[in-house]
Amino acid sequence: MEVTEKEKDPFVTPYLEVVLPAGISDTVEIKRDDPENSVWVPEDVPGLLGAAYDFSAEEEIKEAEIAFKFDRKFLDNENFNPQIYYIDTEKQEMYPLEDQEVDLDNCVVKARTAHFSKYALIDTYLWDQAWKDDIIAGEQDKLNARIDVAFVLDESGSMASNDRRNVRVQVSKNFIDILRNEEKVHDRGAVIGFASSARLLSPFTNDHEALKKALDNIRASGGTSLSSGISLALGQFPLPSVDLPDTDDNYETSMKIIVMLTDGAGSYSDTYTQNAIEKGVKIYTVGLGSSYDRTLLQKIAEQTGAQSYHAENADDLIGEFEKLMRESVDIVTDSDGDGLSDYHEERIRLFNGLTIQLDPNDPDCDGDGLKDGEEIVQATDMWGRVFFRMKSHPNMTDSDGD
Ligand SMILES: [Ca+2]
Ligand SMILES: [Ca+2]
Ligand SMILES: [Ca+2]
Repeated sequence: MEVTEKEKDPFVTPYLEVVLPAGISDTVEIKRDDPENSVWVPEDVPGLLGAAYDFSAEEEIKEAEIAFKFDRKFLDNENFNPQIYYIDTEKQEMYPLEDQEVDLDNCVVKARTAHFSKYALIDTYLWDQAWKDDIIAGEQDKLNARIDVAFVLDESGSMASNDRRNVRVQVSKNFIDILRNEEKVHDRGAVIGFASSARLLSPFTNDHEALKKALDNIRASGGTSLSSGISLALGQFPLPSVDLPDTDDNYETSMKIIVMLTDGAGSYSDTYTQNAIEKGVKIYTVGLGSSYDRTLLQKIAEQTGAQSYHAENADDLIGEFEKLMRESVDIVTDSDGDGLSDYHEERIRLFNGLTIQLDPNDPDCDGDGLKDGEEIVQATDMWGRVFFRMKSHPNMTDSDGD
């Protein structure tokens, strides 16, 4: 059966192939969800071809085969890959049905389903583009925590040619510039240089100018022992339960990170990764050039819950450090105190693939009395990807039109 005249869409035509048990077919309704007015499946949903449709019947079905016929013009789209997506607006989930039959010659996609719902035909190629950037999960209890960051910079001889102008020192100073010395938060830094062995150039301090001076002592000579650098850095982070000085109330809740930068493959033992995990220290790794062990650096970062970055040359360090700062500091900074980090306010990807941007300096973007973080909740889909569920729209005072 097909849709009635008034439910027709210019680009897709949904219809029902089979309904079991027979007899229910007569009660089936297929209603168009006008993309111009739809709350959940508006026209800018990535890859949406035509409108979404609500399938319903008076009785529950056991099995049906639904189909979408689509306009031939879509075949011109590059990498065109049409699939029928199931849309659950209550749970805020949207994913392709299994085992679809795609007939490009006749412009038809068919799939079986065990229950009726809302469905849309989506160009999976475009849909996947909208999901390709990983959004890093935020930790609610770390919001506005103090940051304790140890810079572990490579001082091996090869740095003399790989980083002639000491860009690694400059980008570390840029990082220190965003550390806070405010009434409530005093972020701290430490500086460690390492080659064949490691040197503590500054222990943890919130004297940010002193940290920058310590960075000026970074040099370039000798081999590369990643172990020595990481080990000395980890030693600066006490185990909270064992040897925490009672003067430091904020240590347990602080965001503990190591930023390790190297251009070479050196000795490393996994026990340091384990040690970092035990202490709750995330090790962000930055590899420079082509001689370092990329797999190892990615593994250290991943296992400690951090990220890894690659700089082709010293100039690239500037951009990679920008990213690193956003993906570490901005995730724990909630400038407007609305429960969403600065990082996430700019990348609120919804279940329907749309991304909305909020103002990290406005706690209630639509002025409806609900904070942004009360309207938006972080979630993870079945593939482990981070997205956000909306309780209500943070950019519209009346999102359900009542
Ligand atoms: Ca915020
Ligand atoms: Ca906000
Ligand atoms: Ca609001």
